[in-house]
Amino acid sequence: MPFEDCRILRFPRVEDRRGNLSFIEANRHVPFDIERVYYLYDVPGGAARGGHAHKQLWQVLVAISGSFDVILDDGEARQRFSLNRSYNGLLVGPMMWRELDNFSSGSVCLVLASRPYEEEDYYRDYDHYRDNLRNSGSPPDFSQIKRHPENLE
Ligand code: T46
Repeated sequence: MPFEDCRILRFPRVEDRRGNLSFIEANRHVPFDIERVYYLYDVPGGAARGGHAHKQLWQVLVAISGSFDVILDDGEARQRFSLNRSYNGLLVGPMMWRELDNFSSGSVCLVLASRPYEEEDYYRDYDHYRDNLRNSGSPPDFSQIKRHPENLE
């Protein structure tokens, strides 16, 4: 899965004196049906999460509160993304090894996922992942979000 398919998405932001509001619609602001939502919170200082790749799963990671870094690794190169805005999300495709670290105190990582939880979708061993890189997942349908280019950074 090439790095070009992983990108920062920008979600709509409604600014208001009462506070700001952002929203995310499936197949409009993210290029998939949202089948699952989960979140990481109460992450202790210095902790790291992730350390795996997915065979089919697409995800968008959002720093709903605070900040953290996501390191993506396509088996050849590594790239670090710092997430610290609740109106941005990092789109991560299949066959991309990911690690999360540098969580700020009180940060919350919200994840929108294209599939339910399936342990068999994981590569949790890096060497096994690299051995299987040729079996990449199906590409996403970007046509919907391309029609709404305001949310591409
Ligand atoms: C990812 C990063 C960002 C479930 O039962 N259901 C779920 O939907 C998830 C995500 C996890 N679990 C169970 C499986 C494990 O027993 O929760 C436990 C911890 O999961 P894991 O070690 O995979 O957590 P992270 O933070 O390392 O990784 C998770 C996601 O698994 C992964 O897809 O990209 O967050």
